[in-house]
Amino acid sequence: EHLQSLKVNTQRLMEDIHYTSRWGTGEKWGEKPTETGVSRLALSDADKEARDWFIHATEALGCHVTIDEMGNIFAVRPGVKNDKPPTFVGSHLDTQPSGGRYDGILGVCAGVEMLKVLADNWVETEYPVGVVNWTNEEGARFPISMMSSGVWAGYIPLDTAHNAKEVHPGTTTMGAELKRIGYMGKMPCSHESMPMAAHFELHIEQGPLLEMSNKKIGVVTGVQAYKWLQVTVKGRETHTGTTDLKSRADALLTAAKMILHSHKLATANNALASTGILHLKPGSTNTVPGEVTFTLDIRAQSDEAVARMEHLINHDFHKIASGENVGGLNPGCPLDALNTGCTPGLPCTVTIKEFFKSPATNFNPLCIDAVNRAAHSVLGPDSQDLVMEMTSGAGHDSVYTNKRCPTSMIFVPCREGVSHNPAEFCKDEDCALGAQVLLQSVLRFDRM
Ligand code: HGY
Ligand code: MN
Ligand code: MN
Ligand code: MN
Repeated sequence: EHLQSLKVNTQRLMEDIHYTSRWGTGEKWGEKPTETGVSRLALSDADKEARDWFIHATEALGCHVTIDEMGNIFAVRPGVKNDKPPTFVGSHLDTQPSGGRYDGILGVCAGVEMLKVLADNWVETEYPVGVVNWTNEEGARFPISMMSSGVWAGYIPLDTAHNAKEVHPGTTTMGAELKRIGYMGKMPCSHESMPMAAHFELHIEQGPLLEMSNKKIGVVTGVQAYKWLQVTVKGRETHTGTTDLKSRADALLTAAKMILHSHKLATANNALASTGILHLKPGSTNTVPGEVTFTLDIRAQSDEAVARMEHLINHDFHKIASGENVGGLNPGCPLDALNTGCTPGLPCTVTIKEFFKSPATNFNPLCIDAVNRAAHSVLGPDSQDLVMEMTSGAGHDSVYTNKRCPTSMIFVPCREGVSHNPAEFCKDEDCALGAQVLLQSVLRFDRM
């Protein structure tokens, strides 16, 4: 029927993606995109530029735009009837410190393209539709992942979010930056102030499964659980020239043992463990580090598996710090000298604190069904081989919208599954195919 024939404009969509990606690369508009990283950290000047673009683009398409206390931007296009909340598509404009050109931005630009297709074809949706940009999904600059959708859903307190301190160089807070760039909106950040009928998110998979299985569309049924820990190891600063190994409380060596051990635990528990940030003190070539702080990002398909990992980490890290031999790792030994009788070091202390967690998520069957039907109708007769249901390894704002309204996601393949990296790449036709399925999912849901 008529709505099924609506088509996204690939070239226009890709122009928006390349146009917005240049904020955070220093490239000029019109220059051929290079493989330099995009650094559009939450609430940076580059993020502000992209935000301003998003507001101008959606207002020009007849949307009413509101900004809430977390800087979330909601663009709403009225429907014929407006006595129901809008069906939203959403994602995020912020990136990793050296991120790619599709993570987040694809979903936001696909939402703008959806509005353009509706406008081009004079389509009036039954109920309002909306596009939302969620602030600080990445948790890279202010280390709470999916922060502002978490506040909107009522799972992260507003002041915790506003007081979140910048990881580097740690001189400002989320609230101060929202004010600085003029995005501290008046509207309360809450699902009550901005209710949604549903939320659909188009995103690159950021993993290799779709590409490996030659599929074009992933119908996302859920998201794995994850937890972020901060580990602080305290030892004793001493002179590197006069202190023999057995008299050292070397905080860095002990931390290294812990990181190595966390990988062994992850392998044994079908989980993931990653350290992305490590600080040490005092940072001098000839002083044994006295203090180390590092992050642990623990992920697994179930909450129980993440809880088990956290239990083992707490238990084993204290043993490693106190100098016991854990998992074949003599404390104080150089990493490559396992069990070669090297001299053990003196005990260190360790403290472990949780600073973020996201339980495993199961998306809403109603939305999964809408995405499934849309994908098969867009891909036509041989769609059976091109569509697959899957869970997400990465967190997304949809994890929190799913707490307050029916939600699902659409994945498209990215080259070699690489993401959070300047080499992140998604083919134009795959971006467009995902945007097409997103458009059709919304239209289906609107008429459900
Ligand atoms: O960490 C995550 O998975 C998300 O990209 N913030
Ligand atoms: Mn993302
Ligand atoms: Mn990301
Ligand atoms: Mn994400």
